[in-house]
Amino acid sequence: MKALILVDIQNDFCPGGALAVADGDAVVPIANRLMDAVDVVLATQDWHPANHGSFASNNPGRKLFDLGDLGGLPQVMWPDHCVQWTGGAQFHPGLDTKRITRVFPKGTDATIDSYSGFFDNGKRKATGLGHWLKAMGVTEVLICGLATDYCVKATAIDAAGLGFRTVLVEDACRGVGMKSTDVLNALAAMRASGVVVTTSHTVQRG
Ligand code: VGL
Ligand code: ZN
Repeated sequence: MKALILVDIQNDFCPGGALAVADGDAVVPIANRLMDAVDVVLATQDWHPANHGSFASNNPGRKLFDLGDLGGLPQVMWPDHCVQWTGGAQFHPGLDTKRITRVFPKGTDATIDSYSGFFDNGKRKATGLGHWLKAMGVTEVLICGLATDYCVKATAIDAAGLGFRTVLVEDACRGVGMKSTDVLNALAAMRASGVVVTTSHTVQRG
């Protein structure tokens, strides 16, 4: 059983959004095509309350994109993004959402951030995605979405750590790239954790 995990393909991470990733919307048509290559499609959705501790606006004295801390963990101070029930938190309108079987929200606890679709950043709580995949008999996951250097990276590394054969579809991902090396370093970290990095052209149709 093969699953596709769509990571955070949301308006706020696309051009015009609050935390726009350059060319973020370019992943949408590729993600739609990848749906044909798998048995089941899942999505993660960054889904923050307005008082989320990762927002610079909720950390007086901190500047945007500074490295601060949140509950004892290092925390980038993000612009307000993916606030629950706002348009920015919705999936990109071009994404073929009717083919998504289940959505796993993350980042809902104001006191901790959650980059991975499997666990929060302190690995304190699971989202249920890992158990769901195992219960469904999934052995291989394809991963794509936004952003390569944050949520895609964390999701792929956790998937590999949970024992899934994990394939990152590189051309179906885009990164924040605060530093020019961030995306390349993220790909290297994923590979070092056992993730296979490939392009959509090499993914076989199901
Ligand atoms: C993400 C920063 C903050 C992501 C989410 O989806 O990669 N990045 N929240
Ligand atoms: Zn977020």
